[in-house]
Parts: sequence; structure tokens; C-alpha cells
Amino acid sequence: MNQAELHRILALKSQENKDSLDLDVLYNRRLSANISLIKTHFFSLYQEVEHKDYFFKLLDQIALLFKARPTELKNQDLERLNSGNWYQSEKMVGMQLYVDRFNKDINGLKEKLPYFQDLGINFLHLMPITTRPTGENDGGYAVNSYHEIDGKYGTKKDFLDFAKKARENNMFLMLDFVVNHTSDEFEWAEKAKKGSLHHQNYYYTYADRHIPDEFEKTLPEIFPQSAPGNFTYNEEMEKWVMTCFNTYQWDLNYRNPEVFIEMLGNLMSLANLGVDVIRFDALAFLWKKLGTLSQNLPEAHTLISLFRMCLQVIAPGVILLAEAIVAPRNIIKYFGEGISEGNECEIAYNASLMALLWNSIATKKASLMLKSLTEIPNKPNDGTWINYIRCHDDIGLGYDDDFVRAMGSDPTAHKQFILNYYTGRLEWSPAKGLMFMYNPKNGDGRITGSAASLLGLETALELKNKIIIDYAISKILMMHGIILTYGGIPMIYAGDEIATLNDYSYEQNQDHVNDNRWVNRPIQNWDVVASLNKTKENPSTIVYNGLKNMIRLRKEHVLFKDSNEVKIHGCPNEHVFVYERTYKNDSVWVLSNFNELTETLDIGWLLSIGIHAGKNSIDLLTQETFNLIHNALPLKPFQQLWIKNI
Ligand code: OTU
Repeated sequence: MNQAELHRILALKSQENKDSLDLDVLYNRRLSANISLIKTHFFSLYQEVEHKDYFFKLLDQIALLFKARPTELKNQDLERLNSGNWYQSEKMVGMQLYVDRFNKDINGLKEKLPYFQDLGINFLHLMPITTRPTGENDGGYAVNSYHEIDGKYGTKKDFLDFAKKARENNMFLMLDFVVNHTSDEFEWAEKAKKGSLHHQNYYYTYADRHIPDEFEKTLPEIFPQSAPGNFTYNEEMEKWVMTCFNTYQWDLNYRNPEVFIEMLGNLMSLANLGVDVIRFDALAFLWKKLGTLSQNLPEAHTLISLFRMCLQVIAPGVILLAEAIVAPRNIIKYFGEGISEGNECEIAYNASLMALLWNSIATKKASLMLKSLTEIPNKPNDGTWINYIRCHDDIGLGYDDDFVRAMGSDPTAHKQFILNYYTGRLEWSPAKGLMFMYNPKNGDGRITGSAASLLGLETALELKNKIIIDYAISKILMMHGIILTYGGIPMIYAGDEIATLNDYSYEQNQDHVNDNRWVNRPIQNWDVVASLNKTKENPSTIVYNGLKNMIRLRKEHVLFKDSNEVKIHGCPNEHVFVYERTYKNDSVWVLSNFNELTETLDIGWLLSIGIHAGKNSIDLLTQETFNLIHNALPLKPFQQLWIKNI
């Protein structure tokens, strides 16, 4: 080794030390800034006198977890801290997919990076890929491990390579942290089954039905058809265990502080795979209490905030998504309020908008959506939504009864109408969906089906009716146009970009037949993708190109970033939904007609909300100016305009 080389190596070494020193200094700073709140949260959940030692255990755990975080990711954390709220950028456009159903495995997914690039996707939500029981496993939401990649997807190395390649391509990644339950094959459950009382206390286990019966008085049923009740008897353990979801998904007992400390380790093992956003699955259910619904309890919020604060110290660049499919007023709380203000999740699913959009399609009116969205309290400025129309789950009809009544409808009758509309019980409805988990005890039910089928494309193609085909295509584009412009991260469900219809093959699969959400978990059809643009008339081609155009426009206009609230206008025409996005004196108005007829908007009203009607404004989507007819702007059935003054 010559002198120059030696110098270079020494210089690199000292740089390395300096870097790691900086990282440690900053870690210590974060720890001292957050420790008192961490302590307050911890002891508000776990009585201080009995649990002092556990708090020290938590501190050791935090230190160990920071040490274990790869340096590359530690550096990225610091970059993220300095790059503002990157998740609010107009450049973010997401896609949710099942790795195996999309293109076989992780390596197959890597091959498709150009596909995402073509469409404009730069954020992927990959459905669970860690080990799970064979047979029924709730699409991987019954976890055998939080970080071991299931062999059918590839190896850990495959994933790390993929994550690296994704980072190099400016692609963000989201994975699930199934925080509420493990599978019944998870190592703790196995030990519990073998008689370890220590591990039985990681779950809610009971020797007899006394407490389970008390719980059942108030706990709702999540899967009343396939998994009625909230407890399952385990023969090996000779005990009842709480299973709010499926019988093989055991609810974790966060009343035991050890569970929290261990789960923090599991969270980090997932984050260390190179994940940018962690989806906290079913987080509303984290705390259970007799005599309550055991959803959205204050302790659940404290617990989430505790996870967040610890993450803030260990890996501040990682952000959290709340999967709280609950009432609108309750969703907002997962951004953090009270003592945990701003200290829970950065992102939440906009389940309210999603459910209201489907309501508007069925009723052909925007009025309930207008009323509900204008009356829901605003989210905090630093938070953002994931806006979506479909995902792998069912559509729950979570409308506020008071608002439904204010529209002059009876809430029960209204819900029944929506269910009928989407599940083939109304002759005139083009929607083709299935009823999910109908509960005859209370008349509750949810809906499944692919976006295209729910919006009428399947029926239209069967009827070979050109007009209804066009309507369905317009509806698909209009719905996506809303999630792309409303404010937040749009999340497109893989397959919807090529107008994929329902997949009924789940009925032949014994692991899926009990769960008809699989009707909307299709295998990506690459033949359809290959034939895009070969025929211009084809619905898949029109939808794909339409989406691509909208995605490009979203990214070109900084006003679509989510640093400001959307302004919803009370449109006098009840069929048309109108909102405005503004940034520094620049506005775009998004107008969507939910009716099957042409609807008109009066020029006076357009002027009153700031639109320069006539030749002084254009539709961004088509780059055309408008023709006013008798001083009114006509909107064709299911037409959407993105209006900008020029
Ligand atoms: C989540 O959803 C997942 O998205 C589902 O795929 C899982 O089955 C489930 O958790 C269990 O892991 O019950 O029907 O807000 O609506 O958390 C979907 C409450 C679900 C639930 C939601 C849950």
C-alpha cells in the first residue's frame, strides 16, 4: 500500500467515525427531547410502582434497536428529517398490490419497475410478504413472523435488493405491521399452546367463559359469517383466547408491557428492511376493555403515540399510516390529539371520502358527500390522507346517521338501498358486487367487488351496450380523478388502472372461498397490459391512458400538494361535486357530475366561486376552453373537469 492510499483509507475511516459519532449525538438529542413524554405515556398505561423495571427494559430496547439500524437507513432518517413533509408532495402517487398476484414474486416485481414508471407510480404498498400459516391466513394478515420473508415471495436478500433498487429509483415503500394480532402459529402462540403461562399472558386467554361472556356483551363482530364471536377455544391450551378477527388471529394483550417492548422490536425489524411507511393494521383495536366496544379507546391512542415517540428516537425518518376504518370523527384522532397531539400517525386512510364516493355513485348525488366532508373537522396540517376508491378489503358503509337524516333519508333504509344497489338486488343498477359479512342480527353488511365491476363495466360488457360501457369508463376515471386531486396521496389498487373486472375464481379455492373479498384480489393480467394502445376503443386502454394523463397533470401542478386544505364548494346542483385546490393565488376547480344525465352549472355561480367562465378558463384534462350554452356550463354524464383560469 503506498502512502497516498493509506491517507485515503485513513481519511475515509475518520469520516466514518465522524459520521457515526454525529449519528449517535443526534440520537442522544432525540432521546433527551422525547424521553419525558415516552415515560409519561408508558406509566399512564402501566402503573409506575409495579412496572419501573419494564421502563428500564424499554430504554435498553430503544438503545439496542438504534444500534441495530443499518447506517444507510440512519443517514436516510436524517435526510428525511431535513426534507420537510415529503409525504405531502404532489409527486406522490401510490399503488397497492399483492406481490405474488402482480408478477409472481419479489424478483418479478423488480422487473416491473418500468411499468410503474410509465404510469407515474412512485410509492408501493406491498401486501404482507412475511411467513404465515399454510391454508387460510387472511391474505398474510395472520403473521408467523414480522420480518421473515415467506418463501413463495423470495428471500430476505431478494427483498433487500428490491428495496435498494426502489430507493435508487426514487420509489417509496410501504409494508404492513399487523400490530393487533399474530397468527396462532407465531412463536408466542406456540409457546402459549404448550402451556407457558408467561406467553399465554401475551394474549387475552381465559380458563372459562366468564370474562369472554362479559366481553361479548359489548364487542361487535368483525367477521360474523366466517368467524362469529370474539373468542376461540384452544384444545391444546384448554383455554379461550380472544380472536376479534379470524379464529386463527390471536389478539395481542398490550396490557402486558412486555408485549409492547417486544412489538417495538418487531416493528423495527420490519422498518430495517428499508420500508418508508409502515401501515399500522387494525390499530383501532389495540386496547380491550370490558363494557366497551374495545375500539378507539384512549389507551389505544396512547399506545400508538408511544410507538411513534420511540420510533422518533430510533428511526425518525419512518412514518406511520393509520388503518382506522372507523367513523369520520374518530379517524381524525389517529393523527394525534390531546397530549399526543401530532404524535400518532402522519397518514390516515380517508375511508370517509371512499365510502361517500360509493354513496354518490349509487344515489347519483353529491349531497351527502358535500354535507359530511364539510362538517368533518380538518386534519392537522402536517398530516395527510391516503385517498383511495378500492383496496383489498370490503367497502364499509360508515356514514354518519345524522347527516343521512339531514338528507331526508332513514339511515337503515338508506344503508339497505346502497347494499341493494351494489349487490344485484336492483334491476336497474349496473353495479356488480357481492355482499360481505351480512349480519342478519342487525342488518349490517359491507360490499366487495372490483372498482370496474362496481361501476358497471362488467354488466355493460355483458350487454355489449356502448353507452353503458362509456358511462362505466367515465365513472372509473372520474372516481380516480377525485383521489388524484383531493389532497393527499392517491393510492391506486393494482388492476384498476386497466379496468380489471371481478375475479370469481376464489370460489374454487378452498383457502379463499369463505372470504369473498378475494373477488377483488385479481391476478394482474399482463396480456391486457401488452395489448394496451393496440385498439384505442378498448376500456383498459382508455382507463390506463386517462389515468396516466391525470397522474402527469397532478405531478405538474404544485397546487395539488397537500399542505393546504381542500375547499369544498356548496354546489347548487346536487349531482355535481365541486372543490378547489389553491396554492399561492393559483387555483384548480375539480367538478364531477355523478348523474347519468347532462347537468348544468349557472355562469353566475361559477363566477361567484372564482372561475372565469367562457374562454378565460381551460379544462386541464383536455386543454380545451368551454362552450357555455345559454349562460350555463354543461357537464356530460359522469364528466369531470379540472378547471384553471388563464
Ligand atoms: C384490516 O382490516 C386488513 O385490511 C384486513 O385485510 C384484515 O383482514 C384485518 O385488518 C385483520 O388483519 O376488518 O374488513 O377498521 O375494518 O381494520 C377489514 C376495522 C377489517 C377493520 C379493519 C380490518
